Amino acid sequence: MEYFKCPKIQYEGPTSKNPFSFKHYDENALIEGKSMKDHLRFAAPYWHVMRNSLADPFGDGTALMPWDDGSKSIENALNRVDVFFEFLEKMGIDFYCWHDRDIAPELNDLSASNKALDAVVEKLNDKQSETGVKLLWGTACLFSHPRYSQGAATSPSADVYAYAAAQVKKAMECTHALDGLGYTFWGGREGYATLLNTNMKRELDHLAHFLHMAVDHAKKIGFKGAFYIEPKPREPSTHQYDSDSAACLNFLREYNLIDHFTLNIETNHATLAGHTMEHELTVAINAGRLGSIDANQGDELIGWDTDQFPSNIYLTTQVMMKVLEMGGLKSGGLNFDAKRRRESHDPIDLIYAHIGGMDAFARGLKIAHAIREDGRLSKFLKERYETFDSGIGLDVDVSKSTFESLEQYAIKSGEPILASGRQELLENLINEFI
Ligand code: XLS
Ligand code: NI
Ligand code: NI
Repeated sequence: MEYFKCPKIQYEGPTSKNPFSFKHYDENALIEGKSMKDHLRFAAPYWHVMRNSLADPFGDGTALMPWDDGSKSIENALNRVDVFFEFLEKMGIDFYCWHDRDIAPELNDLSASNKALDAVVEKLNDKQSETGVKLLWGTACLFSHPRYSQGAATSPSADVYAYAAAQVKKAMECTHALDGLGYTFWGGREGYATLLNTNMKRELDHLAHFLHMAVDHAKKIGFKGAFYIEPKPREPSTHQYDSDSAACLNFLREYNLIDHFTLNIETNHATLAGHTMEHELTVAINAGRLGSIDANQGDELIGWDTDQFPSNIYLTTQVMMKVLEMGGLKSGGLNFDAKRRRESHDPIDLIYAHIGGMDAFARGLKIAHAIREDGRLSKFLKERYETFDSGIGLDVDVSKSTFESLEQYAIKSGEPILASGRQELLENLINEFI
């Protein structure tokens, strides 16, 4: 059965008017010695592609899913796998991500849920070998079920904490069974609504121990994939502990976890945190801790996680400048953690949405490369700090200066002459390329 009524999407170039073609994503085209495909490492999320009904707080789902019988049966879960792989194949997307509860139903008890997972993982394994598709990362859904309403690894209940640990243990084992390249922790309910009922220190200690147990378990089972933390400041919790890159890095350092985790940065979470994506990526890269990217975008008129498909070329350019600057993503990729608008209910809208996201990133990559090759921007940035390349500035850079030596220098040199920051000129420069 064919559910996506379109051919395999191919590159036809910028002048094509065919809506079922890439205008910019030419997977084998080489940029800085590497194919576009290898730069971009696109991934599709099982939860949005297969499971998102497009419900919102005011109404039920609208998405048409003719393949889904709406039941919690394993058969239904197995059917979805075929549909998902039809989608990946048509899109030419080589990686995917899942939550345990996206791929298999949560049944009456943990053992039954685990058995259901095993059945689906077996099928996913077959599909992966058949197609060469790889699992970018797996994760456990520790936020939907009512038991997690007060947190999972930060729940005030030890019983819930144990349940969450059991769920993560199994999800890690499934990820490992599928040769997953990574495993993500997004703390949806790991936070609080009021400090009146919350012992923050105790909850954070529990969370840290939870992550240490995950690191230990990975060793035990031989899982060598990357561990990612995905920051988000709020929603569903009022205050989430992993609020942004800086907060996550601080937590990881405080609890001696920093060597075991990198960050998975999502654009819409950055904007919810009051930052730009560029800021969040830069903070992570400065610490050598950018692992992967959830490639979506938000709506600046709406204050929640709208998880839209990335269409903003400035944004994709900034992201790809950062990725090129760090020498490329290693185990991570660009995961479209994005959903269609509620109005876009047809299965084929999934295809249009991903074509748009892939082309926006391909353009971002080409533009970022052109800006780097041009060299004016990096030259300006280098020259702006030139006074630190010699003399008193160099003393600062190599930590040789003291307050006394700087005081002597300042008295002798008189009032500093400052060069312009030239923001507008630099914005004009970027626009030359967009
Ligand atoms: C939700 C998060 C979630 C994670 C995976 O806002 O983005 O989808 O990526 O749990
Ligand atoms: Ni995400
Ligand atoms: Ni999100």
